Amino acid sequence: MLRADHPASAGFDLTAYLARATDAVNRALDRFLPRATAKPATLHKAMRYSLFAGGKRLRPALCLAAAEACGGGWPAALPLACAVECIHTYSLIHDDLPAMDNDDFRRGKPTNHKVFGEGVAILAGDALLTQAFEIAAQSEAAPRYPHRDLVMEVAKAAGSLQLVGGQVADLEAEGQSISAAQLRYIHERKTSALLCCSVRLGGMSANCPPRELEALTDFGYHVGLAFQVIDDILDVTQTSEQLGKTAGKDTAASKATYPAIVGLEKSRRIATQLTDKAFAVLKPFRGRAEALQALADYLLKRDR
Ligand code: GRG
Repeated sequence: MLRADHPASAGFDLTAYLARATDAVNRALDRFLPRATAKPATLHKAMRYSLFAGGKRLRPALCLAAAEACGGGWPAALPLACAVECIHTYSLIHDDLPAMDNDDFRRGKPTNHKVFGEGVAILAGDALLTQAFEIAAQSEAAPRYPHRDLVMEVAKAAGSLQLVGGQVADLEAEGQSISAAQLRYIHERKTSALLCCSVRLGGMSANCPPRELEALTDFGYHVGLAFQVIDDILDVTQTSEQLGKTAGKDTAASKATYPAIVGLEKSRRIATQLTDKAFAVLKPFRGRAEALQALADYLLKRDR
């Protein structure tokens, strides 16, 4: 069982929380997505294959936990949590393609293009990206945040200045020697932007005041960076079986990573410092941020 051991969330049963969040998100995604039998069935099967392949659902859980921290509930946050998971899954499908990371194994299963072929995998990713906007448009707008703001939030995090831009910078950095500042630029866009968007959307669904949205932005940014540093560490310390995806890929592809640039020990220290910064901004939320706090603690200590 995952029990948070950070003082502010000590004893919080994160295993139960994640199980409840995963169940709620899976049921909502199942409702939002076209049936696997809807024409063209291959496409809908491919979308569902990756979406229900056993991802950790961390971004949706962060979205739901952020809504709670701002005094909101899960029902208003759920569509936005689902939208973020669709974007995340699309990005993984495309990242695994031969033209990018060329990976055979993701979420413990053969990658989408290995099962459905490259053409369908590209289109399943495209359709999941579009699905995210369709779902976001079906969410309940809060008084302070009309649909325009919610859709903009998703579009900005997924677009050329954030997720896609980060992926391009990552591709271009392969085999190059880059500085820690350049690496941070990639991590901010490739990873942190979507985590940050997840918590911001949770807060917006709860109609949070601007100062709470600012705190969530700060939290998401730091947790997002810590998440990627840990991801880089796990790539060199864990096996493919433990990760459910191919381990050691970063080294094999001569990717710039924190362990490659500053070493493992310093990378661990950096991840801890980033998480501490994330914890600090949660103080004004007090007890309502217990789940967010426990999630940040878990993201730092995770082993897969
Ligand atoms: C193709 C536009 C485009 C972007 C790809 C997702 C991505 C950007 C690259 C994949 C490689 C990578 C290191 C991404 C950073 C984000 C990350 C660590 C994703 C894995 O997230 P988890 O661990 O995965 O939450 P699950 O499968 O549990 O959802």
